Amino acid sequence: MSMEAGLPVERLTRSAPAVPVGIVHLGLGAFFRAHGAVYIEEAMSASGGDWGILGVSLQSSTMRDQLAPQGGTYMALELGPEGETLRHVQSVQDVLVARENPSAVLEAMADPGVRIVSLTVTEKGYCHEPSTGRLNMAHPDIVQDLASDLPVSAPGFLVRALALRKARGLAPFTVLTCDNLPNNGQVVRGVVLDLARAVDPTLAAWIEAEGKFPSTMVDRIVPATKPEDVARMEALIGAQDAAPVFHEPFRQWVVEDDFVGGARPDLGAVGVQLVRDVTEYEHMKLRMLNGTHSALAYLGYLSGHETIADCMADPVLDSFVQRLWSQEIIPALTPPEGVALADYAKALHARYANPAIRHRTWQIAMDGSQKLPQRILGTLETNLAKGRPCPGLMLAVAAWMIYVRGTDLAGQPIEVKDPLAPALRAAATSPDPVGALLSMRSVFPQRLAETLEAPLRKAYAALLEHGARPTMQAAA
Ligand code: CS2
Repeated sequence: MSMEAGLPVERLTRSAPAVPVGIVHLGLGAFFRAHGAVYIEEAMSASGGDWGILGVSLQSSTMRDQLAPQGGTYMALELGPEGETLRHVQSVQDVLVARENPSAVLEAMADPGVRIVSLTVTEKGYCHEPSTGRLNMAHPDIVQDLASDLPVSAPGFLVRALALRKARGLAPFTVLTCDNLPNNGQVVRGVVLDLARAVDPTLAAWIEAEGKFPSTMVDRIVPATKPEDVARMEALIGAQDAAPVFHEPFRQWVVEDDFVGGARPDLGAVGVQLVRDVTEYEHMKLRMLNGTHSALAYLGYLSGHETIADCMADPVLDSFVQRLWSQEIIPALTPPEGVALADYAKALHARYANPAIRHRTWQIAMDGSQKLPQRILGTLETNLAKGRPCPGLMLAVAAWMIYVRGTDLAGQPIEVKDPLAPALRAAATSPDPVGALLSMRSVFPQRLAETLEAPLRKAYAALLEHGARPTMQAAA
């Protein structure tokens, strides 16, 4: 209960009846709560089914502490240019913290009623090498997971829970990854099989034969919830919600329809596109949306812009991003059937400009070493192979190289969040930053590093000499 002007404010509580759990979700962040959890709730309303969600936070107890007193429920506020829509989301039934009680999480995943384990654990949560997509056996969490039955990593939980199901004669669950990785189903299948082989080859063979890992493309812009958002929600609903989410109206979910025994919520009834192959959708979204998001994050941050909407209100960045789409990204893509990429770019432009969405450049700039390969380097590779220069994307990579030094162009400190932050900083502050960063093989494959070197050196020098905005202006 919180007190404002002497009046007690009640805590938000569950109003809908509990639903039996059919999905365990690993990584209960704002994105899943504003995307998958809403679709699944709508699918249950449309067609029924026991698809209640048990949320799992792998490390921190914050989300559990915030949601448990609210019966797992929370408010979602859709922020459209023309108005707002409020929703009380009640599909999450309970929350566990894996670090506190890994056995309870494994038991939940091995429950016969659970047919899907979905994930939003961010790119780094797969413990893979971003440049190759293979499990990094030297990752400290994987080393630990090989040594103990009680896992710490997402691949570790998947493998140990699948082992329990196999031992109990149950079918495996479908692993439904919802992270922004290309061929995300293949990536998670690969890391699970690599780890399972090291644990027990017969388990690996069973997973290979029986397991399902559909790839998905997920999309909705959901900035991290800020303290002022919590206060705003309290004013709006007259009750206290410790963990509301704020999101744009747009949403898209494209899912390969390949589930164990065909068991899934009726996602098709609520607008999810169920397809045979998601690859072209994933490339389009990762390169057109996430690629320009990352470009705007680094170049926008270095231009002094706090949010993506601020970037779009700056004519220099606005024309820069439009040029990126039309000249550098679209020419390197194959559109999904029936999709016009120029229209997709136009829609992205409108979404970015939505002033109600305060999506920080600093937030998107996080974990660049895990994001650049699939968001930007793939497009560069395709273009360079065809002899097409990419001045805009070069500037984006060069801006990242400056950003990870930990000081902006005016010498102000930057708080760089990245699993490789210390190594990035060492390389970026060495006498030859471009060369040292390009030699990081977990980000840049050798051949690509060689082709990128000369144009990147030029872009890097231009940013240092002229600053971000003038350099973008000159590149347009
Ligand atoms: C963003 C994504 O933070 C980021 O890196 O690019 O979270 C982006 O907002 C979503 O993928 C949109 O669907």
